[in-house]
Amino acid sequence: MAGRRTLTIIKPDAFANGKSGLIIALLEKSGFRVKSARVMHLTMAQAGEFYAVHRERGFYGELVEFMTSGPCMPLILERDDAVGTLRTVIGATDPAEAAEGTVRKLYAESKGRNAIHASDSDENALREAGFFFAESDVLAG
Ligand code: FUP
Repeated sequence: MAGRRTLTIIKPDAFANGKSGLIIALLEKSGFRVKSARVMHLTMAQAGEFYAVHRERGFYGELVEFMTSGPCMPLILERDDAVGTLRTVIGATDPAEAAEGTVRKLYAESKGRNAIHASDSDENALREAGFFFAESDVLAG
């Protein structure tokens, strides 16, 4: 059964542009409830570890640089089929390919500066939630 929790990050571009509230409103309108949230400025070590799976990719350095360029906002979200639904709501990685009404279509600047992260599997949702939050930081129920 698909899990009820996923991890999202409002990335430094969207946070700096004052879009956090609009993005959270869109997520809530899509049936998600916020179970935990924080505002933080990632270190190079944190961003490098979070995106370690992309270490060999050509865009890794730029990605880490972007993710450490300003504060971001990690959140744990909950609803039925959380991972799959959030992937649909955020849209394609490249905003030029994202569907109308998705977060990336509305707020992303480019494939690299693309406003929001969302876990791509239940396994990664669990791991990524644990990267930013202790279980005691997450609302029960
Ligand atoms: P997504 O799951 O949609 O965030 O996309 P990926 O996991 O493939 O990529 C993670 C992040 O790497 C993207 F959000 C942005 C960055 N990226 C690039 O900058 N260039 C690329 O060609 C692919 C990804």
